[in-house]
Amino acid sequence: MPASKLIVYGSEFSYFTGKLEAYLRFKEIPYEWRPMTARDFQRTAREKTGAAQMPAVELPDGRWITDTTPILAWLETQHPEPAVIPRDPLQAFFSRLLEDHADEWLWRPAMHYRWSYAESRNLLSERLAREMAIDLPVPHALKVRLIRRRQLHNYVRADGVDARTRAHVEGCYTRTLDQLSAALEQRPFLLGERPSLADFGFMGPMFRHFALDPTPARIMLKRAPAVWEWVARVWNARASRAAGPLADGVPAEWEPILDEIGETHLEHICANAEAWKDGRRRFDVAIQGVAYRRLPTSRYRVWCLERLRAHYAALPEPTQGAARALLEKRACWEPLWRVDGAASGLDPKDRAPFAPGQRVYPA
Ligand SMILES: N[C@@H](CCC(=O)N[C@@H](CS)C(=O)NCC(=O)O)C(=O)O
Repeated sequence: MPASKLIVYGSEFSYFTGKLEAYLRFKEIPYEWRPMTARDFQRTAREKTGAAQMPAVELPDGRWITDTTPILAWLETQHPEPAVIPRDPLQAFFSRLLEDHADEWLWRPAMHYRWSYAESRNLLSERLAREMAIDLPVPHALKVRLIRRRQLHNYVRADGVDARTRAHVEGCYTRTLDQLSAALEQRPFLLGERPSLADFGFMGPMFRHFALDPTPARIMLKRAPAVWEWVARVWNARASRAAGPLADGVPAEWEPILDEIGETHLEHICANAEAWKDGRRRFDVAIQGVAYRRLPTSRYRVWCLERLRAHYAALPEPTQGAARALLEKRACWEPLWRVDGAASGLDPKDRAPFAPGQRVYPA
């Protein structure tokens, strides 16, 4: 019998599964969550979506989709009301930039806090061993050790977190808490009276990692209780009860976050695009004066830059001018266009989320 709801294969502890589930719950799109086991991860996900990553979604008609950014954009076309991607084109562009920043730049601090600190590392390796590694034919204690070692190596040490960068990585988290707290003094959701793409983008790092992993959660509770409250508010929001409007345009309290995005995320994806163009597998980059060394080059993030440019190019003429003025004022314009000729070659027919997926960091 064909399934009547979406099936979301993922993890209860996953950044991107949490982002997608928050969206589906808000839109009241029925779904069934299933744990993606280690075997599913390597076989099913790769075979059905082209990428060993989560979440992977099976649609009622048997098709599979991957990558939360195009998944959310496609689901919006299927369930247009209420719109999560703002109807105001300037706000839509800005929300996509926020989503990209939250997806790609806040990933490093989220992984660092989970895997560098023993209290979080021990808890999460234990939980992941019971949830995901259930079908690996090795003793539990070994699973826990393997998970710990893999994650600490791949997502902390091999992703530029070391004694020189650690304070900066942590500062990116605490600054974000302060910036989101300032935005939440103005309104209950990041851009208005109801959730929008900006909220679901920030739910990636903020929900399953920062609010629930013990080490960053302690910091959030003390420093930014309004963010803690917002995480629960988004998780509990439902379209049928959320009638309020979004703010006009880009509210003033978001401008410092744009500076931060220009100086961090966009610098990072520019250096990544240069490295991709030159065929280098690793690259160095200075971010806010801090030297990151030997970061892994990501083809996927070249595509992220292409998508942001395409969204800008698709804006209607008067909005392009307004978007440009704001991006110029806030350190984002120059890096958006800095790198020439770095083509990811991904998704040439614009089929995502139905196109073969691409892991952010290829294994
Ligand atoms: N761009 C993808 C990223 C998905 C992603 O990287 N998911 C993580 C878990 S939250 C993953 O599967 N990582 C692969 C690994 O750890 O090997 C999306 O938005 O869905």
